[in-house]
Amino acid sequence: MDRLGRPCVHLTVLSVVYALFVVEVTCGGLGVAELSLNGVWALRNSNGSLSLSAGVPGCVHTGLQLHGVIEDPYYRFNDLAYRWISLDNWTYTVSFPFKRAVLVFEGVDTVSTISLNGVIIGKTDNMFRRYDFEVAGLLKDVNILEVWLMSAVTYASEKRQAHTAYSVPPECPPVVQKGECHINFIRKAQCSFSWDWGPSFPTLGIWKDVRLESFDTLRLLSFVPSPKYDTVLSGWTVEVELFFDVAVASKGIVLLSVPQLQSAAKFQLSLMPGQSNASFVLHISQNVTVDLWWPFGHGQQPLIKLLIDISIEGGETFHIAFRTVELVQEPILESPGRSFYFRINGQPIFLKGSNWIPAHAFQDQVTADRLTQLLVSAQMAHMNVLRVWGGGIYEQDLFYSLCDQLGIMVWQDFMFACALYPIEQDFIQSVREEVTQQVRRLKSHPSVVIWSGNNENEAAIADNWFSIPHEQRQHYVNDYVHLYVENIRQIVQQEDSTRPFLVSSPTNAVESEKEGWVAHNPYDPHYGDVHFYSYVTDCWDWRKFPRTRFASEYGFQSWPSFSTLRKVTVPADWDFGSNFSSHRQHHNLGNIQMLLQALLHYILPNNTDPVQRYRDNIYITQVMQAQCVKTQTEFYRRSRSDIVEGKGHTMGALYWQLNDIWQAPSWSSIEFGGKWKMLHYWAVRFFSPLITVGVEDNGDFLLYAVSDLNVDCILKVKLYRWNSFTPQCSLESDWTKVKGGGVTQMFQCPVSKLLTDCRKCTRHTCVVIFDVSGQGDVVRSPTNYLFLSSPQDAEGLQKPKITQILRNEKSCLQKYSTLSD
Ligand code: BMA
Repeated sequence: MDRLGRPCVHLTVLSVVYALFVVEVTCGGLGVAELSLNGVWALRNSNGSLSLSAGVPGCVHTGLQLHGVIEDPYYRFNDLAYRWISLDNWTYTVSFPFKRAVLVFEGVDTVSTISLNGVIIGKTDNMFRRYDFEVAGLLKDVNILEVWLMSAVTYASEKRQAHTAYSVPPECPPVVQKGECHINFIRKAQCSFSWDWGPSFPTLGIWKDVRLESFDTLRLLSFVPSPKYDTVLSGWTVEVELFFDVAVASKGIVLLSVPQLQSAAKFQLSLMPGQSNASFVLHISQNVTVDLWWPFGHGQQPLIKLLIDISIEGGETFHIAFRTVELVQEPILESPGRSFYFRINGQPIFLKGSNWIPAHAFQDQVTADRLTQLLVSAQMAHMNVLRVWGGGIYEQDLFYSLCDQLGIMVWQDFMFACALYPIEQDFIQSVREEVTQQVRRLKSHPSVVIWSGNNENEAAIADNWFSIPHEQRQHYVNDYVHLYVENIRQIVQQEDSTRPFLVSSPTNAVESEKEGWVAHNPYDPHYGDVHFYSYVTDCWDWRKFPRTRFASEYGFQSWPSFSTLRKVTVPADWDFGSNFSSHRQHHNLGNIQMLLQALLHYILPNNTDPVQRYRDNIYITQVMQAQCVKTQTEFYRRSRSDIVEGKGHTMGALYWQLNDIWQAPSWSSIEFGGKWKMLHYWAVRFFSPLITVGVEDNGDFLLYAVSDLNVDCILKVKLYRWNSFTPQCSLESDWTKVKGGGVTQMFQCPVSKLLTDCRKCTRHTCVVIFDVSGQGDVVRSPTNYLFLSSPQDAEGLQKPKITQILRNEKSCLQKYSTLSD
């Protein structure tokens, strides 16, 4: 397949210096010949003391590891031991046979000077951009291509030193993160200089494809099809934008067709020399029914073939999908502020999901299997959304194709996080190009439902994270507005009219705009989305959570399992007090916070065998995390229809965070390597389409059914003594109508009465278990429970004798292995 997803014809395979395998291809009848320059390149450091071969796409760390120059960078303290790699400068070199054309770098990480046959052809400074360099006139029979990579750490520091007019904080990450400084001065994954869950590996490399494209008259840069509902015509259209690089003025015919929907149209194409684009609108026949794309749990995800035939270029087939998306912010009865929810195909949808971070510090090591396993795991937990968080990367194409197929909506941040940014002309120019390219690349995906300008940067100014003196505040607000509103928002709105744009997350959205884009309190629960973290308050007490319109981040840390940690540790590390345990913890006081939170309800591990105690500690952090996130998520789901003291109508719950970048304590529900933490198993339950939620309020036991579907059901409540599998009492409700998209109260009873009615039960001896089920048990909620006291006070608990059945994870992957085809 070539860059546009077209099947290519392999013409020749040549082997040249450094065993580079060059594959020359022509694609789909285009007048463009492609020479892939992926393969093995030569790599050396600045003083030449290291010289080896390295793969492209790839990065220096991976190259060094494959040659045995370094060990596993994730092992123990190697992130510190290998800091020298990122402080050095590196050169990639390759030679290839003659062709005339344009050299295309899909992604260089990050700061480089590129020369061909000794002549500098260009520079790069943004890992999120594609770079094209004209090289006609420089090509010889055999060509030497050299990419000189400057240390990203040095570059960022130099940029910072040169920025003398005023400071752009933060200067450095917190010491506990053991990271590098001034990441905001370089357009590179912001977490690559360390994060509160991730290591500092400021990679260098050629992280995406490289190729030579040669052409005589023109080459196609990209196709961007986007289906849109035309409210005036009450029908669907598909707009197709074509972007060309034109050498000679050309004319032709473009044929667009969607055979399944009996729709086709022909257009004249006329192109002038230079960068040229053309756009055409195909009207979908109104005589056929268009099957809509729905988020997972709400319907199917039909992907429909669109054929594009360009007489002077060739043909192409795309998969498109039809759906509408609106972000609704309207007044709510009895509540000040505005709603904040997504309407897909006209239907309000509660967003259930999590936040996505890069799956590896070395992106070349993210395989299709790894991505598939993570995304399938998200869907298995009934998630219908993932937020691609702004401190990482714009994900690879496969990520979005999988989301399209799985019905997982994507909240796409632009890559800015937890910082202020410079707004010099060259920086803005680079960002403008980045945003334009990324919007064009991702716009066709039905899964992408929203663009969002940054992570927490409105909040950073509003709450004065960086202690900016009051009189300078406006200056930073102006820079903020310039970057996110006057540039990024302006480009996105011009490029994409099919989905909403939000300037930040969290934000008060329309209210933030009214207040000059930086709201007084961007965490206001009456508006927009909210990020909420509290580690010290008791997470079992739902009253402590803000009743927000939309919870886009919340969470608790836990440690990954022993089997995952074991791969990067030695026995001396297996202790919560070890150097390793504090080294891997990048969140200040994180280890203490986890244990203190656990201590509120559980007896902390006290086994005399230190290794067993270590393993038990890991376990208790996962139990704590699962219980905390469950309580909070259930609170958000049951707040869907409520307005309490003017707050409520919560329409989204995305906990922080789905996945991990390495083996370390974090907020994730899936460990590095793909193993589910306890939380993920619990997410399968608390995100189920039909759930029951039990709470205690003012001495009453209250039970709710929260449902995505309309069902008639019966509630069953049982009280068990901790030491018995036979229920002490059982209650059953009458048939009750549970409204889809709503919350239904099923039961209310004073806890004291519940207990006295059930002989021999006290808060300490019994636990309440409940579920709801429909006719013939076709629909059934997962069984849920409410602890009436902390497990540490439970009376009668015995050591369980549990038999475990291991599920074969492979079979799950195999089932979905065709997804990426
Ligand atoms: C959020 C995120 C991340 C961070 C997480 C946990 O605010 O946006 O910056 O990793 O909190 O602290």
